[in-house]
Amino acid sequence: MKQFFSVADVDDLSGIVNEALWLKKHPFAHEQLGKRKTLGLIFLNPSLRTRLSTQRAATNLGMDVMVMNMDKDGWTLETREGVTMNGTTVEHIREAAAVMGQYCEILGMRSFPKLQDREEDYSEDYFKKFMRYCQVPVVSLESATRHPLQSFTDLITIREHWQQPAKPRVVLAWAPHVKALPQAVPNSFSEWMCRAQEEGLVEFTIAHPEGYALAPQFTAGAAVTHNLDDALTGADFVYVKNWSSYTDYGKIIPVNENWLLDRSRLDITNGAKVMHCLPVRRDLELASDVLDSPHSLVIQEAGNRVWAAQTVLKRILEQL
Ligand code: AN0
Ligand code: CP
Repeated sequence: MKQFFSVADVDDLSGIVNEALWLKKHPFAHEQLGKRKTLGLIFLNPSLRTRLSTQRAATNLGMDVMVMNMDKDGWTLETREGVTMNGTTVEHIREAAAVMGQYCEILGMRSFPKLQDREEDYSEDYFKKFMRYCQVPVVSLESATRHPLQSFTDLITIREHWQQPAKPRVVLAWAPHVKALPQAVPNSFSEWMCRAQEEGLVEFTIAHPEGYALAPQFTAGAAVTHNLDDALTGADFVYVKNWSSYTDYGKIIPVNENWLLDRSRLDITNGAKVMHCLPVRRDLELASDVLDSPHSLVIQEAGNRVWAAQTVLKRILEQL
């Protein structure tokens, strides 16, 4: 593996999930692989799980880790080409990325969308420039349009909790929020589930209110409904997540129906397990009677972030 930006960087979906589940049983089997190799984690936005699980994964492989909170501790970066830097930016991404590549064998980068200009966010200009100029393999820690370590984790978690021969019915369910959030997590989850569906591993449905359709390049093959209860009927896994509008870009469009998943609503599912990438706002996005019930997988899911990150880092280290 040379980079981890989207599901397209994975050749063998079932193979990589099995590898992660094997590493979960044998976490130190490759503790020499990353010896004297350094991972740099660059954050332009906050993080709990991604920061800690990726550090833990790297140390299981014997790597050293450096963390840079670029938003707080770094110089303000210029990303435009050919401009005279006589404004507020101090350093160009060309130099900053190239320098970080001198210190690290692998870099991880988190850079959320600004949710103002759809074309700019969806071009992934910032992330692509960083990958180009740093000259070392880059792992996405969530970019403007995707969160692949999260989605890989989610597929691992579904596999781990589904032993039956029949395919699980997986639902991505939009949830309410008071803040405009990126589409990165649902785009990425949908992209991974559509691939898993193509490979006969799951049946995948997306439920969202009118006005919240995701970009079509992430949802090809998914069934889409505007009725949450229709989607929940017979579901085995419900993946709850808020996102802001893609069509009316970055906006919160008012929704009249009740989209909050609570415990009683799960009665129409097939005893569904409930997932969320976290952080979650209790009783706004997801009812606490679900989070506190045996239906919830959110803690196990967050725990699996280690094995997703460790599998990706292992594959990259093997090809350095
Ligand atoms: C972020 C998002 O929705 O993309 C990160 C989730 C992992 N969530 C928030 O900003 C609350
Ligand atoms: N799920 C996730 O990526 O969490 P953090 O934003 O805390 O890293």
